[in-house]
Amino acid sequence: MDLVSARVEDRVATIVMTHQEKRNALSKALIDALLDGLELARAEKARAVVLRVETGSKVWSAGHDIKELPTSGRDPLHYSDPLEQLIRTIRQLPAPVIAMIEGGVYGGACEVVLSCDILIGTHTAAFASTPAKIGVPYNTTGLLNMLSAVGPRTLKEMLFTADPISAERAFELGILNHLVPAHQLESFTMTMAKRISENSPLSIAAMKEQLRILQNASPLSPETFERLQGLRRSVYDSRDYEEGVRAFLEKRAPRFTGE
Ligand code: LCV
Repeated sequence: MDLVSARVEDRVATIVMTHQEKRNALSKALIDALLDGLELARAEKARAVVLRVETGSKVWSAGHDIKELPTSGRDPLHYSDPLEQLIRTIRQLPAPVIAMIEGGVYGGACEVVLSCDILIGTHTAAFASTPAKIGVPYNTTGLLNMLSAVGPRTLKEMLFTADPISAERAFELGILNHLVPAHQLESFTMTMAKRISENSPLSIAAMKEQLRILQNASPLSPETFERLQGLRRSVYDSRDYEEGVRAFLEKRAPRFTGE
């Protein structure tokens, strides 16, 4: 089964997640297909990329494939995790990536869309950051990426409640660049992608990379870095983390004990 379709037309790449059966859960297989699509865009020198789902999807992506999360004792979001590779690839692609969003965006998929350069959504879009629901210690780079996109208080509310925020609220908060009616979502997005493709690709690529470097410019002392890692290890070594994953697989609410 194809999990993703990708094509380049008039210097605009369109990458569509089509694994609705599993709510576009970001499995290694689906991420590999997305990486192939981004590689196609790079190879064909696309000047803009639209990352989207099939029209009418209720879920944009259910986030990290929970069935692929390592059991306790191993970092669930380590540097070479496929999801982290996808996020780095989007941020390092020379062409701007526009997330065209309808339906719910869960967990690590929130970081995927927030790593895109421009977010255009419709009223069915919703954003739920869920590490606390599963007992996962989110990774530091991911928190920094999201912090620069949504600000500390909004991010804390999203992370601590794990509740979805609506498209309207996301637009008010500046998470969405544009909130458009469902029937205009594709045409609005493609019009913007075309506008971008008509501008200087070198100038755009340089500014995108300059902004990525500036955003990352937060020196951490080795001691601070190790303290951050220690905080995360204490979580992914916990029984709560095991319980969070097991509860999902058993389709029941988790019972966290704080241990
Ligand atoms: C594997 C899935 C998933 C899924 N993985 O349809 O950010 S972090 O740190 O939390 C990070 C670790 C992360 O991203 O974790 C994942 C966070 N995601 C979530 O918590 C969302 C989990 N999914 C759901 O709450 C529901 O599936 C939604 C609300 C997305 C859709 O509900 P709906 O009733 O429409 P089902 O739940 O029936 O799911 C359809 C199929 O997709 C699988 C799910 O197991 C089911 O497969 P089966 O038919 O084999 O049972 N699925 C959904 N999400 N994240 N598999």
